[in-house]
Amino acid sequence: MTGAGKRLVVLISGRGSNLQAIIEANRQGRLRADLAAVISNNSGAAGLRYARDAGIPAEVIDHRAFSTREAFDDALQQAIDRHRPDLVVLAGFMRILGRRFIDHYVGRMINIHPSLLPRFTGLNTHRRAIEAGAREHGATVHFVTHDVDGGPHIIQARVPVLPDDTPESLAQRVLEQEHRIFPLAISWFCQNRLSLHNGKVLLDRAIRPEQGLSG
Ligand code: NHR
Ligand code: GAR
Repeated sequence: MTGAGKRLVVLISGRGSNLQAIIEANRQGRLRADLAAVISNNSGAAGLRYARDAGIPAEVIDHRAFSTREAFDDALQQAIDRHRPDLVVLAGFMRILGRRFIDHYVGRMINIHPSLLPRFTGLNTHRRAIEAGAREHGATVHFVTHDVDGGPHIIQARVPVLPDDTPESLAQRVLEQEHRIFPLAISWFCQNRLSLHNGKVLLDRAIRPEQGLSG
């Protein structure tokens, strides 16, 4: 889709089901966005196919081709900025990004993380939630800051952890919620309802209450 909508660049590393949910939401007119490009650090990412099938330019910047994290970050930044995005969306993107890169996109980059942050930052969140005996788990959409998985929250979704859950069954329950809340958060941004102001999330001019602090 083209026109007056916000320009989005989506970064992925793998399967791309969140990317698919975003493409579908846009198709249904819920974003009115211009999906300008999808970029993966991994040429084998299944999500690249969804992008191309939807007519979205898809590119690979392979981190393995760079000798330092900074060199990768710089190449990624150049590739992104050629598309002049209003918003950069991390949808299952698996590389930690450095200070210069983060500063360049402050207030313009969001991530979905598969846990009820601030619990379970980092990787393998579903297994760790089960092992910790958590009774609830979920996903968090947040603005990206230097502090990995520590940026201000936009929205969370909660699911129960069931007695027989495996990491896979729990991940599936969380993923269904991801596909709901990520397009929703993106739609708020596209409607000019969502922004980052002095480190706080503003939705409809109100400061978003910090969610999840009591874990
Ligand atoms: N970068 C910054 N600066 N801040 C954040 O909040 C970020 C970020 C980069 C990615 C996504 C995040 C997640 O939702 C994200 C948030 C990857 C790792 C990781 O340890 C951690 C958190 C996230 C993504 N990556 C390993 C690394 O060395 C590589 C793992 C792999 O390649 O499989 O970069 O969970
Ligand atoms: C999603 O569960 C997402 O929250 C998580 O990876 C999965 C990607 O699935 N993200 C991270 O763990 C970021 N480190 P998808 O490729 O099908 O959207």
